[in-house]
Amino acid sequence: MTSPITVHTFNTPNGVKITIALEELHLPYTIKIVNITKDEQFHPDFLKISPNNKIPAIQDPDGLNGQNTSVFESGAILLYLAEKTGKLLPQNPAQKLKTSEWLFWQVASLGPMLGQAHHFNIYAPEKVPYAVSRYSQEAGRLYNVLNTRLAESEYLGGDDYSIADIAAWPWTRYPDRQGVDAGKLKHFQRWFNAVAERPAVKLGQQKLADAMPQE
Ligand SMILES: N[C@@H](CCC(=O)N[C@@H](CS)C(=O)NCC(=O)O)C(=O)O
Repeated sequence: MTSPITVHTFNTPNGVKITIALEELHLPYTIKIVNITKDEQFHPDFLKISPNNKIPAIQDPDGLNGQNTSVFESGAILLYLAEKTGKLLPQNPAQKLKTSEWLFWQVASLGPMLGQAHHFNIYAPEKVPYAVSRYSQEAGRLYNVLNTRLAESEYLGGDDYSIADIAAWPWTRYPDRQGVDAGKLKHFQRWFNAVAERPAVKLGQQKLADAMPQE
């Protein structure tokens, strides 16, 4: 029995990627909530493992060379877990490269831009029409990129479900809050529903929601 991985996280699209991946991989884990609404991400102990003061981060007692290993940045964590288990990332170099492309596309483009769209559509204390329009438009463009990719491929990396899908999916749960009407993007909808139905995806979301502090 391997020792549980500690997941430092919060219930956000980036945070839930990791509990979903751990459920998919059947790795034992414990959730440690870092309450980013209460600035816990700036605690010196957390900064030692996540110097950019962002969730998620993990600590694996059975890490590299059997040593305690910490990892920050959700893309790096997903790659680490996939390589640790030899799952959710193709071994074939061409397929692995495709999966990496879509993984990096998510962390560099989809996440940051949908995050801004969500912020300016929902949370900004004042309405800033220029920002709402700029980020909603960019979010719409990215959903179209996703839909086009999924018209030619079952999953983002290719024929098989992978860490690229786990990275992207949580960001696409609420397109209307990002100023996007995704109803007609039928390839995106097919993929979204297929991923949503996976038991590990349901469990990874549920366990994180259950671990959140009661307000
Ligand atoms: N590129 C990072 C982004 C992580 C991120 O933006 N985390 C947010 C929550 S979704 C956070 O911790 N925000 C707290 C802060 O910015 O102080 C990743 O993919 O892990």
